[in-house]
Order: sequence, then structure tokens, then C-alpha cells
Amino acid sequence: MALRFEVLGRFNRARAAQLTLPHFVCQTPLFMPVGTQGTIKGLTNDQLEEIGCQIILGNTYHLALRPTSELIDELGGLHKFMKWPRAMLTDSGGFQMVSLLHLADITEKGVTFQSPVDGKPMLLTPEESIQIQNRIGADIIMALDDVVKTTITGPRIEEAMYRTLRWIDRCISAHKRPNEQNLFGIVQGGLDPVLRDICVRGLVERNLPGYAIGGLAGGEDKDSFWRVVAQCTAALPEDKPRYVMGVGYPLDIVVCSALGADMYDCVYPTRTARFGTALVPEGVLKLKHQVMARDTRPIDPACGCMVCKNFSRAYIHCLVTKDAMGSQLLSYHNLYYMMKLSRDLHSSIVYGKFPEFVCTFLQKMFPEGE
Ligand code: PRF
Ligand code: ZN
Repeated sequence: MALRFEVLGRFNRARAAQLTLPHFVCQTPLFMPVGTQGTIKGLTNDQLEEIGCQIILGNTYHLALRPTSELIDELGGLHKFMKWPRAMLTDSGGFQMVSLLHLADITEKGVTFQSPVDGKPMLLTPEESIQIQNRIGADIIMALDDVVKTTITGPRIEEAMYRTLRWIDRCISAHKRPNEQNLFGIVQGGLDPVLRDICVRGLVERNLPGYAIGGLAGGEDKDSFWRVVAQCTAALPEDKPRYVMGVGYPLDIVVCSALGADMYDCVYPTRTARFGTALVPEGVLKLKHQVMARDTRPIDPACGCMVCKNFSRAYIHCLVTKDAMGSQLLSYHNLYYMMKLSRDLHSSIVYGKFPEFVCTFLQKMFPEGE
């Protein structure tokens, strides 16, 4: 195991912890910005450090295609290649192939897909995914899982869950750097509590350094989403990190943290920035809107970020459709917002003020009591 997870404080099921990884000592709950091609779109590494980003996410699928894991390995690993000194996590690639390429086909061997480079059929097996992730060298690597949409029902959900359990053993055997990299298992099983339970138990038996809850944030209703998270966090070990994949919205992060989750990742803050949307305590602010053209206030007058200290809504409105700087400034503010949210969750739990924090958060977001 190449991590230490120390719980510093709790409030009911919520916990604040220190997660020591090979490249960085992180405070949880934490949010991981997503960098598909070895960069977080719109931000420099210095800016990421400045806003307090502790760990970034890279995608095996994208990196394996370009620049290729062999080249990353040859050049000393992804940390050195992209000059990122802090922690890193790579996702296994299966989910990206299934969600990006509708041509992906899953069999017991692995995930078959058409290469976007030359159109040739390619196969990503659990062994290959781990080998690629061993070459990339992230602090946390993810098992290859069989992901199906939560809105699907029937035997396919069960098949995917059992396959994910069979694949975890192939991943564990293939993992050659357990003292430098932490392999996390992924709980699947759709919205079915019986299948989720079988999957959690199976993974916990394997005594992995951490666990993820997968297969969510795919269009299911919030009630089902929260029920699955609550069930999984209750059954996962207290002394290991819990990561909810593909989440998400600030509200979901607050709720999942109350349910005992520790880690999150999502493209939302940077993607929505590129569409001209800022995250604010009240919800969202659409900078493209015509009313912004003459608004001299910062995005959020209470925000301490570089963008809010220096620029007006009017200026960002003017840039947002015409220049890359518009989405860069919005991405900076949005990721700052997510980092601040993570820090506030952590310290409110440590100082016994979590209920007050959640109340204030909800009152700002839903002032009418909606
Ligand atoms: N599995 C993997 N990556 C993911 C997910 C998953 O279930 C999700 C949730 N749908 C986001 N990213 N490997
Ligand atoms: Zn700001």
C-alpha cells in the first residue's frame, strides 16, 4: 500500500481526513479537476497550485493514444512529463471509451474499440490498462471496470457487476508497482442494492488501498443516486478513502460528503466555464447573458480568487464568446470555487461546524427554501 489515510474529524457519517500519497499530502473531502490530455484545460500548473489543487485526474485512454504510455514512461512518467509535482490519479480507460466512442464493445477479454487514430479495432484488457497506468505513474490507479448506464435495467447490470469483480483479480495480478501506486477497486451494480452489496463485499475482501463508487452520475434521479452512495459508504471500510466517480455538482459533493464520501472528480467546472457559466454560492451565473454587458461587479463579490479581484462581469462577458481568455478566467474562478468548497468541507468537519456549513450552503443556493 502506498498511502496513509488518517481521519482527523467526523460529524455523523461525514469525515475529514489527511490522505498521504507518494507525491502529496492531501486533505479530504477533495475535488480532482480532470485533465484529459495531460493538462487541465485553460490553467497552468502554477495556477493550479495557487488555487490549492492537491490532485489532478488523467485519463489512460487519451494518454495511451497520444503521446502513448511508452513515450511517457521513456520520458520519466507523467509527473515529470507535464511537470506536475503534486498527486495524480488515472482512470482505467474503459468508461471513457464507452462514453466517448459508442462503438466500444465489452467482452470477457476486455473493451474493444475502434482506434480514433487509424480506425483499427483495438482491445483494452484489464492487464493492459494496469500496465499503461504503471507506465504513466500516477499516485492512484483505477481498476478496469465494466460500466453500464444506470438507466439500463435487466441482466446486463448483473453481468457488468460480476465482470468487474472478475476483472479486479486480473488487475491486482497485473499491478507491478503496489509500493508506489495505489490500485482502487470500483463498485458497480447499477441501482440494485443486492448487486451493489455483492460488489462491495467482493472488493473489500481484496483489501485494496481505496475504493470508488462507479456507475453513477449518468442521468439517474437524485434519490437513487444518493441511496446508492449511502449504501456503499456504509459498507466500505472506515479507514480507506472512498471516491465517487464523475461527481459533480457542488450540491452533490456536499451531500455525498455528508454520506461519508471523500473524493470526487468531474469535468463540469471547466466544461461549464467554456460555455460561459460561473459557479457562485447562489448556483450559477451566465456570463453570456446580455445583462452582464454593463455589470461592473466581479463574478462573486465574496470570492477571493484572482479573477474576482481583478475583473468585472462586463469584461468577462465581452471576452467569453470571442477569446480563449474568457473561458480561461472562468475555469480559474470555477476551480477556485471547487477548491474552496473542499477546504470549507474539510475544516467545518474538523472544527465541528459541519451542520452550520451545510445550512449556510443550502440557504445561499435555495433562498426560497425550495
Ligand atoms: N467507472 C470508471 N470511470 C468513471 C465512472 C465509472 O463508473 C464514472 C461514473 N459513471 C465516471 N468515471 N472507470
Ligand atoms: Zn472568483
